[in-house]
Amino acid sequence: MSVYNYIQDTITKKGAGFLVLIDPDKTNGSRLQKFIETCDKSGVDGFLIGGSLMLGTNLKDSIDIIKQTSTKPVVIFPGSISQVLPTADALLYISLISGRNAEQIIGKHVMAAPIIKETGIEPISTGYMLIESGSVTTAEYMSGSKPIPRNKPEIAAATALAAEYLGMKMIYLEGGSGAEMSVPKEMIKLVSSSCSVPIIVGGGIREPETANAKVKNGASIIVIGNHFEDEYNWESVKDFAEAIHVRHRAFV
Ligand code: 1GP
Repeated sequence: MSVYNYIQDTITKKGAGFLVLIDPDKTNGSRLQKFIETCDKSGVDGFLIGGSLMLGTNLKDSIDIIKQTSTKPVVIFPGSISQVLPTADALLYISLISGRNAEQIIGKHVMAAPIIKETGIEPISTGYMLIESGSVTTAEYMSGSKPIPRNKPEIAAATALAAEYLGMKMIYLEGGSGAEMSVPKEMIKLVSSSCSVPIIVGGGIREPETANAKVKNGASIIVIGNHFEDEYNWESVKDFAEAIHVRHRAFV
């Protein structure tokens, strides 16, 4: 089964999917292995790995550790072409459609396409939208593109619909890693009611209740990264899984 089909299947069966984002600069080696073991037994559906600013060289080793520890898919969330590695199961082929920086919309993709073909890794075409979330995020700064104002859900919905009409297979509403404010529920609601492709929501989600509210308002996949960089929060992975998998168990 392709990773995209697995994601769709997970959404159908569990109500929504739960992906954990690994930043190999922050979590690697034996600590990463311990975290993946925790995720694996706590209901996480898969892993994203990568980021818009990676300073270290841990990506390949970190993918290997995840693959050796869990059978769940590992999906590259690339911040640059150098992060396209064949050992992962798939790659989010993200086009930064909220901005007007051509390099981030199509330029890098032209460079990456032959490498993706050569490696055989599964590309999942994703319309990536930065949403204003308080202060400037790394994703916003590094991509040189403005986010969509958080009080303009109609812009987000029109942008997402354009992406769907262009053939993109998922929409990612991104507050940015460690965002002060997560993507507002009004925006998730309007975007999800306007589109038929899965809606990923991430950035600044720190409570299971928040994740649950995003799903109830139309999010199909929740991504959590920053919150789990603190080992103290690992025991709440299962609470997030229960809050996100609304079809398995109602959240109370
Ligand atoms: C960032 O959406 C992801 O690209 C996850 O955000 O790290 O804030 O959980 P956090």
